[in-house]
Amino acid sequence: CGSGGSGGASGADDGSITMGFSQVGAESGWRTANTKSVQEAAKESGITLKFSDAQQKQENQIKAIRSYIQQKVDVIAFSPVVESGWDTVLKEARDAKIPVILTDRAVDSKDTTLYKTFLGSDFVEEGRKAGKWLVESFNNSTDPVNIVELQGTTGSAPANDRKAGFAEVIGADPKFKVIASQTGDFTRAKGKEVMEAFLKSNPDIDVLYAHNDDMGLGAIEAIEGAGKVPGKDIKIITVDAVKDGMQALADGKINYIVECSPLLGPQLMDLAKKVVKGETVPARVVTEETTFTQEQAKTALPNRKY
Ligand code: GYE
Repeated sequence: CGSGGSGGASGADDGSITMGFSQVGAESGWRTANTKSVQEAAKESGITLKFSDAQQKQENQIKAIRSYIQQKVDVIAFSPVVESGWDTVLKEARDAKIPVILTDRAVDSKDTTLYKTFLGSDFVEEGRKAGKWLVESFNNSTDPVNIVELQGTTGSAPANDRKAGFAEVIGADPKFKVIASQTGDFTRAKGKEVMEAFLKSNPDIDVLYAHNDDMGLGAIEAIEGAGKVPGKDIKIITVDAVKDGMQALADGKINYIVECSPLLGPQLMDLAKKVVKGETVPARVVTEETTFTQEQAKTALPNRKY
């Protein structure tokens, strides 16, 4: 650091940048890959990273952000665990003239001057992709299709949006019925537990839609435990496309995965350099993503990085 440098919002005298990053937690394979991507990209771009894990608790994220403000970091980035309740702390950052970048998940603040940009996926579109596959797969039958849904963390952008996009598409045909929908908090353990309860109270489940691979993988254990065959007796759609999910897809236990890329690190560091310099950046940067069938998973698996 330069002698007597002021640090703060404009960066240290020597041009070095310190980023405070508040991560959601370590709840899923996606999250682990995302953390690795952010840490590696910071290193590669010469940005000093202060990293904290909020263990899926908003209060921990607010504490971390306040401590980054006190430490006068040059830029704050965070992946908000839930959408609501950020205005106060974001105003504190703005008052301290520290730019904020949202990564991965959105906030519902009306005041969009509270952050510089939002880098991440279009979760509504992911939900629609899941719904479209389902509609196409069942297009030659008029029989009712009983669906159970494992939602992500309650109040989080991906849970809200993946539910909405899916409901929008399947809502066009009344044969699709969501007979149970509950949160599995994006974790394998909770996915298993909730699926066990679903299986007990619903003898006739045709489809599971899980908002991420990990909950789907937990649910597979529950389905097998109940003596049913995942991917056959119960069709399974998930979101993320992390390695374990892709393996289960290639093995025929999952039927379709909508990709959500966790590799946000390099783009985040580019955006951080720009906002610290005071350059304007797009208000929204959407990640590019695809979808995978079982056959496509077999081809893609050997080169999958996470
Ligand atoms: O899909 C899930 C993770 O916010 C996109 O969070 C992310 C989601 C991801 O726990 O696996």
